[in-house]
Amino acid sequence: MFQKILVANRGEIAVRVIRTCREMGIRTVAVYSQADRLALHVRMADEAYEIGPPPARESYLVQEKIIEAAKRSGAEAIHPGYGFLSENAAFADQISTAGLIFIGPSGEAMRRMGDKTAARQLMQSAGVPTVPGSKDAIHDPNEALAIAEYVGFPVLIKASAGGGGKGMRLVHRAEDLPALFNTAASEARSAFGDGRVYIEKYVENPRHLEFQIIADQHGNVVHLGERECSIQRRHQKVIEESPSTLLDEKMRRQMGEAAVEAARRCGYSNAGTIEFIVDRHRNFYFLEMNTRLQVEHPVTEMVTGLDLVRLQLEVAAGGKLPFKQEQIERRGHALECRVYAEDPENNFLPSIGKLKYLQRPGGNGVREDSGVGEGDTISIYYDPMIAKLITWGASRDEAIRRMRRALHEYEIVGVRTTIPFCLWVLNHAKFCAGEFDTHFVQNEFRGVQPAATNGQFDLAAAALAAVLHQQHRTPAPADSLPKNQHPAVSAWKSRGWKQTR
Ligand code: MV4
Repeated sequence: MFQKILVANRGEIAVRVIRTCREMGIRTVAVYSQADRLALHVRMADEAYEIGPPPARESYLVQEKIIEAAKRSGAEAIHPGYGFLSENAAFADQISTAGLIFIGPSGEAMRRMGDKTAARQLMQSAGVPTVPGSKDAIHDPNEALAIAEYVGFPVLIKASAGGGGKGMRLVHRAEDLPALFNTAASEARSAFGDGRVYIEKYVENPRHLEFQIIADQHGNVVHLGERECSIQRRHQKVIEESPSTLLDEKMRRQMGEAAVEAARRCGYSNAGTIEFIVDRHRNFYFLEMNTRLQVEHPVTEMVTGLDLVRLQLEVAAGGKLPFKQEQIERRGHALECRVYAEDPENNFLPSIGKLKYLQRPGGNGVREDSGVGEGDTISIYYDPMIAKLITWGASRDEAIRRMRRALHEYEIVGVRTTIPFCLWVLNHAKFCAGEFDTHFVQNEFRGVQPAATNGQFDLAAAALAAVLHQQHRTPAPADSLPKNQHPAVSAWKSRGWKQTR
């Protein structure tokens, strides 16, 4: 196993990775932008290296700086987290060239899945169902028209280099196709540097399910069940859960086997996710593969009892998966809510600012993964997620009740949050009945009650607590700290909180 790894990310996912490393006795190296000098992930790591100005393209996205920090620190491997460089095949290759290990799939496997038409063909050859559509990228509007007429309108135009819904165009009528084809292609060119697009028949009101897989470098692949991700707003997931209310054991086995076959066909190792859409007749279709650890991975961890980061580290170090498919047990039900610093009363406008007061939920069956603490600032530079709140219950109903309870425990002063929006979903009869699809939010959401009617007293109490809290805080004088140390770590040590391994 590795002795030291570098975490090429920030926020909650960097913290998440560091936690498992500490449990495993692996030392950690953080990298940070100038905006993250005092960030939680920096304070939790054993060492930290500054890699540039606040904008990600000048820091967290600069491959050379990260590899340089890894070499200087003596780290043997790099964990990319999600976002940033996590699905960048050139980065994975560069890391190998530098004699280090990328904790993820090979650059080659990433490329196979990153090209969406190539991925479709690969899946078709593996017998995994794909949505009817074009075999390859389409080069002119006439070709597009012929295929659209063959599969039938409506159709979706998608970017070959895209993913996650970026640059998609829905086309209802033949006469709209040429113009939309051209805008989709030019948008793809500017967004991905690759103007190739392809066509799929549009599946109306689908559910979005994804299967977690984990593969070692010895040909062993298992799936860890599904996550239901249909509750989303503008391609941003809001609530994820496992198991899905849609699946019976037979369909779960079929989809799981398809997911495992997909991973095998691209020579995959490490953790990955196969995305499917399911139509109203319960037909499922491969959409794309996410070649990274995903935001919502804790949902799978809660029902399987596994640590996905630990498994990632073990297989990246060359170890064999410690179980076979039949040994995977799933127990109970898990939900995840994403708590963002966005204002649901104001069209989800990012609500940047300082977390003046933060009281977190806890108790039975509650897990909170967060990369920020009280006093930290949610800035314009990065994703405004404050925390992921995950609950487990023996039944779906228990997990939902626990999630409502835990969301009510939050006291956040300083920024607006999506907590009222999450509660709106959790109190919706259709959500509770498991009757929803990917259009649920779009079809049902008409705004949340203003905060004044559902928590004026709580907020006033929290604001008061914040003031009281400020009064008894006594930071160490800056000149009393040891030299040549990270200021956050110094402050930490000077207060006698150094954790021993
Ligand atoms: C689709 C689709 C319907 N038909 N493809 C959106 C994200 C990207 N991964 C693919 N997406 C979709 N592809 C066909 N042929 C509907 C969506 C879609 C969607 C998928 C998953 C989760 C939420 C979604 C919201 C709108 C559209």
